[in-house]
Amino acid sequence: MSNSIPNKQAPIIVSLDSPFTDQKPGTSGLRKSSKHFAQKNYLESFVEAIFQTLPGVQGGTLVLGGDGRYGNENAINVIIAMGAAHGLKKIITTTKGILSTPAASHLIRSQKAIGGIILSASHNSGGPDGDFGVKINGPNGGPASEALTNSIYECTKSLKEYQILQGSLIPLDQTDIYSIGSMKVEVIDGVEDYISLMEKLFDFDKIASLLRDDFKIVFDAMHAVTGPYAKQLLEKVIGAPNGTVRNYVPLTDFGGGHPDPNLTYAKELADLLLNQDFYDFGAACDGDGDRNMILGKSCFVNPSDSLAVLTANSSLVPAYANGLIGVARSMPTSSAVDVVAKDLQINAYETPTGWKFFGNLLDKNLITICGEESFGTGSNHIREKDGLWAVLFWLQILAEKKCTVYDVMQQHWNKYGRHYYSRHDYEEIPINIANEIYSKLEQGLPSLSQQKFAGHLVTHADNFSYEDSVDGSITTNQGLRILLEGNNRVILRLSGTGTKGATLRIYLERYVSNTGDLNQNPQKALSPLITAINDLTKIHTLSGKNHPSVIT
Ligand code: VG1
Ligand code: CO
Repeated sequence: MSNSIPNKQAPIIVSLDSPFTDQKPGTSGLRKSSKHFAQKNYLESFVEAIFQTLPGVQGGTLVLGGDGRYGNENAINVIIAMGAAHGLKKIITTTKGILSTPAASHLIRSQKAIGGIILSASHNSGGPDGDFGVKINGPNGGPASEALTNSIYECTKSLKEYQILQGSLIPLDQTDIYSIGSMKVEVIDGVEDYISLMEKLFDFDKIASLLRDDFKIVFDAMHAVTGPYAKQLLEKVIGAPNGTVRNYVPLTDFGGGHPDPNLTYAKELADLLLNQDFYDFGAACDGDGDRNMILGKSCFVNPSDSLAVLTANSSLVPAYANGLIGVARSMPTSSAVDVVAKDLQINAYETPTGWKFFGNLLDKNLITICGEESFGTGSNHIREKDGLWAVLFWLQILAEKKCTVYDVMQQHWNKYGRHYYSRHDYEEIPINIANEIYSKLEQGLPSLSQQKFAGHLVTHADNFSYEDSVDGSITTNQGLRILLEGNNRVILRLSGTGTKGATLRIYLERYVSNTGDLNQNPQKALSPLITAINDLTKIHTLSGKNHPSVIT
């Protein structure tokens, strides 16, 4: 039996004074400040464009939820009321509207939905003074294709009205079924379904036995979406001690923090592992649960290395024990995983930044595991990156190898050599300045070829573009690359997810073979490259910032 929501019978049409005027949504949907989203009819206009554009709305099922940030429950109710007005058959949403990006991806796939709307600005801060976001996923469970994003944006430009049902709100405090007009709303527990997927991929008993062997772990949910997932998974199901999961209550402003798992924003956790010696393993996830940071005692695992380690040790995990088909990494991610792929004799693909590019390769069964330098790793189990999946993958490796994170890294570098790697982010630079720095470097690229850069010969310099081998689409302007002899490189890229000014990212990579010095401080090992690119771009003088805002 479903509860009927009163007064939500006939749709009303709301006229818009002017069409929606924003720029095209970026790699992860539409991301703006909460204040921007609070403008009258703003959210509604974007949602209208989604419902007019997404294939299969009439009679279709949609998955809906978010990371719990300020605006989440309100947006869920707006989307439900608009979904009913547009003829959806069913919306599946979750208690308190809490749904991580990876769990949403799984639900879309398992429920054969036409797609999903995930309310999140991912790792950006939340609250009335923070950011909000609307991400659209397609029926494969992955971020909307470039074509769909373009069509939604085109639609927004000529919108004159939107349709919505008026009436009471749906309570999201417990699981239930409602009917609104002719549409059903199922409020489900978004955690259970995800945990049963993880149970199919990993050997939980083995991980539990590692924890019983006095292996101490800690997880920081950063007051974001993974709190309820990690609490249930690590403490209740696997049996880690109560208190293992810190900051597990999702808060609308993430407790004033920045739910970005890196050494700057997850400093509290980093200190526990890097400056104290109680814990053996630490991890954190971002706002919407798709990113992960892995730490061992006195050991930070660079995300590019993490991808390589997961690939190299995949046979230890039940779901991947029969071998991998191929792997993929985003262009700025270090080539550590390529070296492993070569050893495993599988293909390694290089894609532009953003998870949607992995989607085609996964759908065509060309790859099993993929990842990005920005703390994102995932596999063919869904079509998004998956933070807790990476945590379990690491724990499974440690349970099988019975060694420390530090040992895993040493063994890895001793076999494959080390790709020293770092990313320097310069945040909130005035847009015109960032564009100037970027275009000056771009203009100068041809003259770098065959010259020396930081003592290395430049073998190739270009602006990365990508031809999708599956659908033939071409994506250009993905970052300026200076490739150097000996597998070293420097990349300059403009972020697509910031909301204040522009963010420039400098990616630095230097390869040292397994006979070289494998235990240098990365910033030191990379310092000639850092100096060379800073001098060439004059980034400090032009941006007025003497240091990067974040160093990874
Ligand atoms: C950043 C990362 C990129 C990631 C994107 C979305 O993009 O660098 O690797 O795919 O965020 O991640 P940009 O354009 O700011 O560099 V998430 O956690 O927001 O889905
Ligand atoms: Co995220």
